[in-house]
Amino acid sequence: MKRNINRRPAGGAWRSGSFGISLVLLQTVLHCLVAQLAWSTQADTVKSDRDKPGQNGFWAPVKDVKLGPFRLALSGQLRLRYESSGDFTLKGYQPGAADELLLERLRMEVAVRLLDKPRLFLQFQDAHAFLTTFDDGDFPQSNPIENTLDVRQLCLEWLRMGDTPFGFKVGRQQISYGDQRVFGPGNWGNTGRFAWDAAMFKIDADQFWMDLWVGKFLRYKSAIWPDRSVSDFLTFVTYTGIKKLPFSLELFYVNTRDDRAVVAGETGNGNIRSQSVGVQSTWQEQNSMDAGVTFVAQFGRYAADRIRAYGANAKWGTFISAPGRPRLGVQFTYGSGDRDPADGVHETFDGVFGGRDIQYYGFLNLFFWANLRDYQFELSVWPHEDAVVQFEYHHFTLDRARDAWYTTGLVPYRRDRAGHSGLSLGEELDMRATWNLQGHLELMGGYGVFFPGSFVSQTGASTKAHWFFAQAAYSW
Ligand SMILES: [Ca+2]
Ligand SMILES: [Ca+2]
Repeated sequence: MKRNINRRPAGGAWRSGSFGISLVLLQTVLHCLVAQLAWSTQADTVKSDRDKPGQNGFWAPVKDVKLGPFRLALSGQLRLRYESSGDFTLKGYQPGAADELLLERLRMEVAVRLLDKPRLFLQFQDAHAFLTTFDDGDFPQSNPIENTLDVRQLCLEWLRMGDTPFGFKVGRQQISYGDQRVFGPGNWGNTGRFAWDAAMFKIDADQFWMDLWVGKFLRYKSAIWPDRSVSDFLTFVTYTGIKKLPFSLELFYVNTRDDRAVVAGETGNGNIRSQSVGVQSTWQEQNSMDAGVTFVAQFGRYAADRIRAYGANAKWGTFISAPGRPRLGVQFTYGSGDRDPADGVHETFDGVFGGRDIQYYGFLNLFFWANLRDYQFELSVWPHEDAVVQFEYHHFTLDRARDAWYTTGLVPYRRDRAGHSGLSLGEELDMRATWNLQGHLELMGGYGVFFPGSFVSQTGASTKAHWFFAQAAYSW
């Protein structure tokens, strides 16, 4: 668990200078826009913490607005990011290719609660991409970087109805669990990878909580409004957390039915009937150590083939006695690969619906949790209470030499079916710095470089790939 850097600064040290003045001007403009919406309803607001210093007090007027029996809260984020990539692009590793991206994303949210019980949540998202060589036609299914103003979430939630443990959450919604390795929204991507049209039944009992849901994930296209969920594809999930333990313990079952008949198996084409069963557990001691394990087993049918695949992650970190209390961490991630491309057994792990952004498998997003072994070392240092610099080293290998190197979209990118090119994918070094100003403006910048290994050099063009980014995100 990374240390929380979103704490409010202790004093006014970060407000000085022209940058601080610009920040105050920006927040004043945004605040006026949002506040105008709220006050136009003749609202009676909760004023208890309006006079507190800092951002929370500043935004308080729109965080709890009373309208008769309703209470309304507004939130959102404006995010800008510049990226420059060399020898790879959004589509993956590509020696000789380069791209630039200027990404803008605005999310605006409103939550309306009736008598502290049912809650309606609406989120608009407006995402644009500039400078890039890619356009909408390069992403016929779903565009990861651009989707003009659309409804990303619209759901009704009612938890613990009538003081029973039972509740529900129905509609378009973002779903994530645990450390987001198995179910993650992928919010680093400009349109966000996973939002769902889902019907969820929720239990919140003394000893455990449980979500049972059925859903379809969204496709993002600017030409379509509102966005549609994927057709001929259905996922059924039960996800359970056990309470009152000294560590977190979560158990899950995922049943996926893909009837699009687009799957090419080892012994013919067909559909997917996949089942994943897994467990995730994490524990930590305050400012001392943290650890976690995840294990997933997959079985079912992949076209005419039998699925037999596994995924696992183990991670451990400790804070060391040095100035700034740096954290050292190690991780190992395993996604099984297929040992024989013609035996009718599908052994390639598919990553479930997990995160595949910069938190996982390197910042450059050249790898995914499929036919992969990722040996990871990480170091985090805090030069200031609100700033963190993170370094990562990854050594990547294939799990099985005759299976492919997969992209984050689970597309086979390079493959030596004979298995003569070895296992070594290469090494990646990543660095990023994050600075949180006044609790709501987050500045981030980073660099990553990939050094290809022998599998890469023996299966095609092979050069170093590198990436730089700078991002500013203002949340309210
Ligand atoms: Ca759309
Ligand atoms: Ca096989």
